[in-house]
Amino acid sequence: MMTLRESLRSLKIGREEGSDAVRDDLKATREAEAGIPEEGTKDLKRTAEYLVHPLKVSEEEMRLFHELMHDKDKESGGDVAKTTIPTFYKKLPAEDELLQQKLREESRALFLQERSRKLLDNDDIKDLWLLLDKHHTPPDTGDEQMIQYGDYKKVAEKCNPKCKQYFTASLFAKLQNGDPYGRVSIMALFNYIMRKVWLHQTRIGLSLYDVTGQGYLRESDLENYILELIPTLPQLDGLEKSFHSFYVCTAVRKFFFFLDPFRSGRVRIQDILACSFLDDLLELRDEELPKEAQEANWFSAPSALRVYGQYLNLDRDHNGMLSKEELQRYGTGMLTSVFIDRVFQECLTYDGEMDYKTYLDFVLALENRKEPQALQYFFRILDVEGKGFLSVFSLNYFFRASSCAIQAQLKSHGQEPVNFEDIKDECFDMVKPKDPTKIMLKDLINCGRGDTVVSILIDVNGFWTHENRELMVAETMEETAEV
Ligand SMILES: [Ca+2]
Repeated sequence: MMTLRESLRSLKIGREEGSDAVRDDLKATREAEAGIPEEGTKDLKRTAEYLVHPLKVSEEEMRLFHELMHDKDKESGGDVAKTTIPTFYKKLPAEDELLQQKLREESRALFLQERSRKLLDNDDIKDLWLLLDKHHTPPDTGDEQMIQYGDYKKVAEKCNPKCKQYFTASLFAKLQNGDPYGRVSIMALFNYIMRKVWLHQTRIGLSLYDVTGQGYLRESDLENYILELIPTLPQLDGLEKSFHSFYVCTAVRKFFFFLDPFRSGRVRIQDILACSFLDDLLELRDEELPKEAQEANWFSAPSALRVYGQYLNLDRDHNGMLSKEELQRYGTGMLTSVFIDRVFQECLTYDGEMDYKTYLDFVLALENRKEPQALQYFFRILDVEGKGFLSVFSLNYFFRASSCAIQAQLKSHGQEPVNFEDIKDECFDMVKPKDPTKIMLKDLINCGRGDTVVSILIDVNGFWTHENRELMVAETMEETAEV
């Protein structure tokens, strides 16, 4: 584990080049592992239908079936091996089967060790770079060194056997970027391989925390992973030890909010590798990370302190939990009270109060309104009737609640009161649901304006911004003109 962690730290991965190709690969692997999603489920469904509606079998058919079976049994001489289905599934050992569990643990540890032995280490990587540099193909036209397919194959022959697997024809084709000589950039190739190595390494690293060995991490597994990662991230040096548990909670929540929207309590290691969160976390190895990058990164110390600080500020009575009234002051205090009420109805609370974890989901949803997972979060809250779609009734329910505040705001700006019928129509127009009377979650996600609709419904500011977009554009233009 030690060597893994160390090399992880010393590896600096180029994120730009080659990473698209890696993402394609990863997608292909995931699809393969998921067992070809579309087709596979169709078959499953077909089987299920068959089981629910068994075919009617005539007596004659039944008689023939038994006759043939009898003949077959005679042929095989009653051979048990031919008449029984071989074992193809071994169930996981139960909790009290200690010996089997130990055996499983041991074999997994050996497997992971074996996999990490096959990884390129830093010397291998350096050698690879030298080899690529030596075999680059002239002429040097741009800033980058390029390599032709023939030379590419030469490098494949000469390099460390552990490297060979990467030098495929399809990778060469993938890295084509319009070079007139059909060459590929050495840098892009090198970055691709580095990225692959990093992915394998991280996969092994994450698998070490996968206690059940089933390819996913539970909340506690991921907490342990991140807790042990903290000392390797210089950007987090300043965090006080007493804050570490809150930091871990804040970081883990982001993984679960986005990767486990159905709240199964676990995230797939494949999904962790495919999302960009680990990149964000590992960005914190950079001691000179600019301030803007730190602020934009959910996992940075300033960002975690900001979120936790807000929570503490909201908690007026210092009982460690947030009441409805306390949460109402979130942000600029413009979230409608009916929305806050619904949050408390739908989300996990304790005696009507919200803890830090539930608060983090709330913040993640509000700060990422465009993301499908956030829209799913809001959809559950907006679906007051629990019908699985938003009707005119649900929309009106939220409009009515905010109407007083909005009408007052409009009046104070000397404007005409709004007609909520129009706004409702506008919402439906933006979403363009398949069924014109029902907005499904899918419609809200696919329309690309879901965040606007949500903001109009839950946030007086959101409504205000939407309603006055033309006015604001004019004002901004005036301001710009003045400058
Ligand atoms: Ca409180």
